[in-house]
Amino acid sequence: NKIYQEILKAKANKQQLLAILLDPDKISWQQLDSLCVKINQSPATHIFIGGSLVVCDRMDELIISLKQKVRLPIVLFPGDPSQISDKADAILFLSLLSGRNPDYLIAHQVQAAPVLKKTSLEIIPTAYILISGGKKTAVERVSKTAPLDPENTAVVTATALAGEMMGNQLVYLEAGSGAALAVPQQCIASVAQQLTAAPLIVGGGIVSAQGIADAYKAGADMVVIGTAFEKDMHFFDHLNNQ
Ligand code: 1GP
Repeated sequence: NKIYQEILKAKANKQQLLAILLDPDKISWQQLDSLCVKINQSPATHIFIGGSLVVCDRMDELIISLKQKVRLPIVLFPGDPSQISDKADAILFLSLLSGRNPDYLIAHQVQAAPVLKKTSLEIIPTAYILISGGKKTAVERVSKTAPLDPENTAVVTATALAGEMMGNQLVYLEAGSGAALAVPQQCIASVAQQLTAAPLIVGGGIVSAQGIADAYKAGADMVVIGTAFEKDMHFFDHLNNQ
């Protein structure tokens, strides 16, 4: 479990991790070469691939191309078992613990397990917690689950703790891709202070240097950037000037 060990090491060394989320349905395939140049110039430490609803079947192709041009670990962040590719390095084996839809708590995992068993993907069990981000996002629509209220830090924190106690190795606070509001600092801080060992990932609606800095300051070990880079591949060039 090399990738997870490196995440733990980074956390211990207080190194800030950053994942760029690429959704195969949304990236510009014609500009893949330039996209890779920009990824290499960015502060990203990981690439996440997936989405709530990926319809394109070019997952393998995307990962193979990325591996030729980018030297970052490629981690699947799947919306469902159809998004498994043995070309990646690892997979976030997600349980949507904020929701009460059994499909996303156990059924998809049962479907995925025999497929994953045949791959050499590193499997990283992850407590995935959807937080309301001000507007209905794809995760909420597709999973048919309600997000948690970020003001109710007691419930968010209890959910994260339960996730860690159940054996999840990572906790992911997710406002949803393209969220109007990112997970508030107070909510991140409450979870970060209570977790025993699991590194904390925060994503959804983070679109500025300030947003990234705020998440780290509150206790995020890894920040995920999807939409901001998807809309503007120069996003990371501008960061230092913001
Ligand atoms: C979504 O957390 C990620 O799963 C990233 O969200 O697209 O809003 O950056 P954004």
